Amino acid sequence: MQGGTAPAETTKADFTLQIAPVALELAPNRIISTIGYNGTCPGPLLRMKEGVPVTVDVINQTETPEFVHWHGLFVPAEVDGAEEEGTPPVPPNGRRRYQFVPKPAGTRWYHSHAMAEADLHKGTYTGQFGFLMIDAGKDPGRYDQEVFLALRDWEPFFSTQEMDEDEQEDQGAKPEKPAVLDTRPNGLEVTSVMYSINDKVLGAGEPIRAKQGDRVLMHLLNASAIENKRIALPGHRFQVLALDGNPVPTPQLTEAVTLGAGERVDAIVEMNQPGNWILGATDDNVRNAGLGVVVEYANQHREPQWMPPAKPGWDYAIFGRAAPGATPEQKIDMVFEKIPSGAGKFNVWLVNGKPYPHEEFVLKQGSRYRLVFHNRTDDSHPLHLHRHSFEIAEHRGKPTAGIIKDTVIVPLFGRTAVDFTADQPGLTLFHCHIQQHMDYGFKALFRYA
Ligand SMILES: [Cu+2]
Repeated sequence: MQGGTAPAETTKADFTLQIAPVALELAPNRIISTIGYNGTCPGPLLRMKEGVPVTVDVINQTETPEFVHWHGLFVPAEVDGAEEEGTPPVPPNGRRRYQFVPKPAGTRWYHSHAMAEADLHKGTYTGQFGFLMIDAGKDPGRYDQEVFLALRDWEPFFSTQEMDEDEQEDQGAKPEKPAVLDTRPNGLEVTSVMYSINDKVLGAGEPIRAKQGDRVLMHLLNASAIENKRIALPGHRFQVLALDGNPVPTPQLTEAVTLGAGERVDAIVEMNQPGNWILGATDDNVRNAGLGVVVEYANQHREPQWMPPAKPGWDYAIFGRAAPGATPEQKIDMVFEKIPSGAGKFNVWLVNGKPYPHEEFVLKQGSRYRLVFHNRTDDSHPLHLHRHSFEIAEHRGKPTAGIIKDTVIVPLFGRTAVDFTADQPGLTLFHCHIQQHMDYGFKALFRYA
């Protein structure tokens, strides 16, 4: 079935999303104004069945056109929720019906895809995001409790801050580092000093309550518009089962989890360390400013404890398999650069020498492609391909296979290669999931010949 967007009809939709201002109580006496779905941030958890058509009515009670993007779904361009692909907007004070067939199964999410540019109260800076679970009807494994944890920052502002702590610590190889660095002064970056998991700052919400021996299935999402995040739970490890909702070939236990903006991780945590703990950002400033939630065992009353993880590294390749994947027929090199714009102005981001819009990348239906991402910038970028998933072929200099994702962090001055099959005809947007980078040039369109 083809999807489509149309003005709402008289039949009842399966889901209704109402876009409207929300007063979000992050903590007592810390109430912020944002825009959300159905009066909450995150919006409602949407559960859909793989392959069963759905209708979603979106009612826009704001003064600006909106787009709802179904992140990680294989849906036609007309309903994908990207203006660049030709999806019609949900008009200001108007409504639109989205109809599509949800697939593939797994942890997906939905969020605004409006441009924000200099307006930090638009697009993914707002509370317009939520989990979307597509159920395959298969048993997802044995667990006692399922929790949905969206990592967020709030009240963003412009600064000239160069890069975050994690990036300064990046010890990886830098094959794309230019011999001569661009030393022009940096332009404005977006930053935040207020964080939450779901709608509460650390300590302000209900804890995750567990008993010794419980297996807690955590669905983690980085819903930030601004930066990649890393979290840990002292005394516990994450058994990572899926990346971006897709089961990994080699589940692994990790002490910390890194999530680029837009990425998801599904992990089981075995509760075998009685006490009260902070599940939170490994960056002290970010955690102390709210990015965390208390994990409380039954009958434990001491103050929640934090300890930094011993080995904070994150490497996708450990979840892959060694055997090479199918060899792609075509290779597309994508080179990313930043033009520093100086104080008070916005940096410009280039894909193959030009900011968006540029010539489209043309795909032949049925062909398998290798995209080689050359990151010649001093930031790590979470890169997202719409309407398709890809398989990581090489990351941090290591070949791998079997890791299927829709968003991948390309390390600063690093290189990552992904393979995908061109099997979803229609315009396809590619972009960095950091809103400001996307808005100022870091995107591209693929079209089918
Ligand atoms: Cu970026």
